[in-house]
Amino acid sequence: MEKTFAIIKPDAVEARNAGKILARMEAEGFRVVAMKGHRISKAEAEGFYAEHAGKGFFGALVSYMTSGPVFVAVLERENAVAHWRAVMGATNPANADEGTIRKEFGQSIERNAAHGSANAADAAREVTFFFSQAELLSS
Ligand code: IDP
Ligand code: MG
Repeated sequence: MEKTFAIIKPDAVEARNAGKILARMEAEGFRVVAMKGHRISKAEAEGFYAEHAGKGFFGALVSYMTSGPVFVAVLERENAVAHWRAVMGATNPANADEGTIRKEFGQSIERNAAHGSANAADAAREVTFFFSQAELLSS
């Protein structure tokens, strides 16, 4: 079993699609190990997306990710990291395959409905970025 980290992003919560995305997580065989609503701060967004600091879209990305509440989640299943990336689809919804979350719910390359860790090391870092040890131990 493997864990990954997911975010239902502000655009999806605003558009009332959070429940549909949670249902899709469960339909794909993920156990939702932990999930909570959260309003991401500017410092959190800058730290979480540090790999993109200096890129042209970084400021807009931080503004977007702090623009409204999100749901952060820890998902578990076999091959969790790769499977959740496949279910989400390509970063740009215009390039995402039919049936993916970003194709169905994404509005633009920025406002693309969901986040998923890129690899196992990122997943471990991202889980502990948003969840305390106590929140993870209790699940
Ligand atoms: P990912 O979310 O598919 O892993 P990344 O390249 O890690 O994609 O980018 C992180 C997030 O930054 C994307 O999900 C999207 O919200 C935003 N983003 C990525 N590329 C662009 C861009 O070219 N313009 C605007 N926003 C972007
Ligand atoms: Mg990424």
